[in-house]
Amino acid sequence: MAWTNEDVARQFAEIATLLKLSGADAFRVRAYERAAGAIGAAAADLSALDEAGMSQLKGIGTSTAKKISEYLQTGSIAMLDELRAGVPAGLIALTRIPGLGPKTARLLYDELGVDSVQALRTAIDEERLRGLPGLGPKTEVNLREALSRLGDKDTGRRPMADAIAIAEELCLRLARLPQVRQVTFAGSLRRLRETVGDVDVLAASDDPGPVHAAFRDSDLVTEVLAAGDKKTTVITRVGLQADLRVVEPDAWGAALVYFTGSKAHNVRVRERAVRRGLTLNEYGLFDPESGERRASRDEAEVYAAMGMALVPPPMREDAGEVEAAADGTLPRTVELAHVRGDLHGHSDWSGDGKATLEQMVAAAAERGYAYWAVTDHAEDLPMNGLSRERMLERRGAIAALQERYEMRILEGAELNIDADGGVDYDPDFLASFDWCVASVHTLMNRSGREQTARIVAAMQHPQVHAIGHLTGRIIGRRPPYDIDLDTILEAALRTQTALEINASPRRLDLSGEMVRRAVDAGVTLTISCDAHSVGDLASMRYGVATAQRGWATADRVLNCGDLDRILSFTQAKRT
Ligand code: DGT
Ligand code: CA
Ligand code: CA
Ligand code: ZN
Repeated sequence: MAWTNEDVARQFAEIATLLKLSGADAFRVRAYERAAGAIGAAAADLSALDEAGMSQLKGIGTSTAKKISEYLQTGSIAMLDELRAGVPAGLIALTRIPGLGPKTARLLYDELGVDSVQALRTAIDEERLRGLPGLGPKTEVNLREALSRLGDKDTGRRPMADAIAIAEELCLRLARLPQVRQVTFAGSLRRLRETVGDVDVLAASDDPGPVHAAFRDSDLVTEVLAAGDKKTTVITRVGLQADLRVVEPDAWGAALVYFTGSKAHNVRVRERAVRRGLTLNEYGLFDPESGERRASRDEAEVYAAMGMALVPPPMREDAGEVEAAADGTLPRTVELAHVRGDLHGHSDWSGDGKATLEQMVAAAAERGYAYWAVTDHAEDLPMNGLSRERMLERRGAIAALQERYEMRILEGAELNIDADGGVDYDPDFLASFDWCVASVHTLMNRSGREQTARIVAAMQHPQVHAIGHLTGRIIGRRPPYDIDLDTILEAALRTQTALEINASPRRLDLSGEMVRRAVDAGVTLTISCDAHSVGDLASMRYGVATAQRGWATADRVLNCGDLDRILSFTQAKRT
């Protein structure tokens, strides 16, 4: 599905990067960059098209179509393989540093032997960049900044969003093997942590040999680091490490608990087993005296045999969940099935939306939603904002579309919070919208005090129903801006404004930790995809997982309610 397009686009982006690194002329590089962009933007599923069909798509010519079909049929592109063989791995590693272009990467690699993020840090600290031909003091400052933004803690960790597609594809390939009874990814990725160190794949089989072999030999793998009969470790072609463990089917549940972690959760659960005179490991829950296996087949059985409720993976961080699961106070957290609609989404009425309003509405209705809010950007956003006139035009389009859909299309806008907390349009016009999200899109480097003040000011407005992506972070790329969460929570409660859990896997904003504080404070939440394409609507599950990390129950999430609940929420704010 979405995997194919995204994966194919990544191949072309990699070709462009490698061409650049090997000094190809700019025209050629641009052609591949453009192809990658066109593939990423294509609404059609490439794997359902033949070569002729592909070359009908905007921005995709016959030679691109040929390479796409080569990739879909063989799992590789010969040209890309040749390029990969010709460019040193260390050089590729450098291009993952935000803001570091291929020309500079080449220079650093050739002249200083810099071949990793760490090596670059050291080179800068030792002032070895100074005096390199063509590299001014400004570049050094910029690189230093980029590195500090990357942070120390999380070097080597990758955004969850970079790992999920390859993890799913690895599992899918294994699931097709006749020897495999069950397969899933475990570890931090199953817990939906926002960054992951590696991908942990777990499979159940009576015949592990062929499963390990298929994993090693997969075209998704570029390097095998360790090949044992219990565990295989590889580097995947997105540069991320992946472990495969194969267990006997009877031990599936115990192994899944063990390898899902977190380590801290496991330690706490094992303590509990010991207190009950039992031992727990990846093979099962045992009575050490008789050696009898009490539970192991599935996770629910393992937890139940210790007198515990099943803990949803995102909650397994030793944050009180083990005690709560044991004493019967673990809340039943929100699930994907509870979600009745989505309150933040875009169409191509604003320039950054990739699908038409009708395509978005059809896809939202397809998900079984009772309502979907189209919140195109309001007029103050440079480039993409809609003037009052355009919004009125859109109103007509919504009304016409509404006649054909049972799902309620909420006429919405994403407002821009200005420096003082003001928002777009005049109050009368604003009052005509069904639903408004307000977000910070500018002046992100203000102090925490100023940032907090402008958001609190925006919340006072009767037509600001929710604050979108509260901290503005892009995981792995842009840190959250400073805010005082307690002040914001207090204001949200007082002004009856909801806080959004932005479900985009690159944002997850609120974070799980912030959700937990919002839940404790009694604030109303929304979980919304901020979809800019049809495919983005599937991100809802990441928002739900983030809500689970924050222990949110369905009754705290506005869009787990029906349309009436939304309308009375906006009504209450007006009066
Ligand atoms: P990551 O990869 O750093 O994002 O985090 P995890 O949680 O995926 O950690 P990882 O990949 O080292 O191990 C996967 C799971 O296996 C981990 O969540 C719990 C389990 N595990 C691994 N090593 C140990 C250990 O020494 N003790 C315990 N109790 N569990 C372990
Ligand atoms: Ca892991
Ligand atoms: Ca691992
Ligand atoms: Zn948005």
